[in-house]
Amino acid sequence: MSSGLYSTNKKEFDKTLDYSKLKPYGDTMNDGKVQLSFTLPVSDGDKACEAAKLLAKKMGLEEPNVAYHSPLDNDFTYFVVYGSINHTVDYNSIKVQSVDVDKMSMEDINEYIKDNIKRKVVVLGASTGSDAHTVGIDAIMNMKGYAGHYGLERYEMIEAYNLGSQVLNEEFVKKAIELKADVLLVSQTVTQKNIHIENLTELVELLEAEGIRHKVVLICGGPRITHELAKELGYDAGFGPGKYADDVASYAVTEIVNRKLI
Ligand code: B12
Repeated sequence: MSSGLYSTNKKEFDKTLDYSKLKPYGDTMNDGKVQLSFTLPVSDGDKACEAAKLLAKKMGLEEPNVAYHSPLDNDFTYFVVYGSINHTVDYNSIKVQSVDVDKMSMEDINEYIKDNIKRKVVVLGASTGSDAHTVGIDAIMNMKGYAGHYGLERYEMIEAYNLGSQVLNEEFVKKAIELKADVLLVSQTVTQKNIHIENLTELVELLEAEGIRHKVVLICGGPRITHELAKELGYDAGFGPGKYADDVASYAVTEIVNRKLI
């Protein structure tokens, strides 16, 4: 609540706010109100609602209420349950690893490349391994972009190649060598049985075996990718939901210059 109606300091707004014991906010500070949604494999009805409430209680919700329930078909029901929790976290002690870069606009990125790199930057992207999801990598790379952010294909100073989905790591590395790619973008959506970890690790190993890992900016992304996980797996950066082409491009071009990869 840093803008809008209550743009005043939150502590002035409510003196009971304690960052060392942070709780969800619903109607009043520290009421612990949360909303939870899930599906049960049973028919809709009173018994199903009671089951949803009991499960919510077991998950730690106090006085849970089924705020919404709807049959998905004869045998499955979707629930939204509302209640409060007593758990707190110490917000002051939380440390996260995040990509540390000044975000630029598409125009500024093009200017930055002209001034500092003095040639087009080659970016190669794909959804790799057995992963068939393309919407994430398309959001970053396609001309039209996503959520009001143009994709890399629109950038005057970027030569973008999107190989699509189910691209084998071997094929991806081969193409990276052929195109002399500066930046490699890997998308991973499916995380069942940690398949993304296996696949992302294999790519790093292949790049190292080809002796080109240090010559490229290696970035992965997807709904369950964090910067911390990416670093752990040997990537330069990781981007998740809410990140777009301008975030990635700002990071990649700055990294090329900082690491003198020109
Ligand atoms: C559309 C969809 C499909 C479509 C994909 C069509 C296509 N051409 O992509 C189809 C129907 C083919 C499909 C298939 C499957 N799917 Co599917 N699918 C989805 C769905 C509904 C939406 C995904 C999506 O497009 N999101 C929108 C994009 C824009 O979001 P995003 O990927 O997060 O991308 C953003 C960021 O993460 C980031 N980003 C993403 N990639 C990259 C890369 C880089 C380099 C960077 C910088 C950033 C970045 O930028 C984007 C913009 O902010 C999700 C559920 C959901 N609602 O999310 C399930 C979901 C992803 N699918 C799932 C599954 C399990 C499958 C199947 C395995 C199902 C099956 N049993 O066959 C198959 C996959 C088979 C395979 N071999 O991969 C699961 C994954 C569970 C998991 N964690 O592993 C989900 C979550 C559904 C679920 N709840 O179970 N799917």
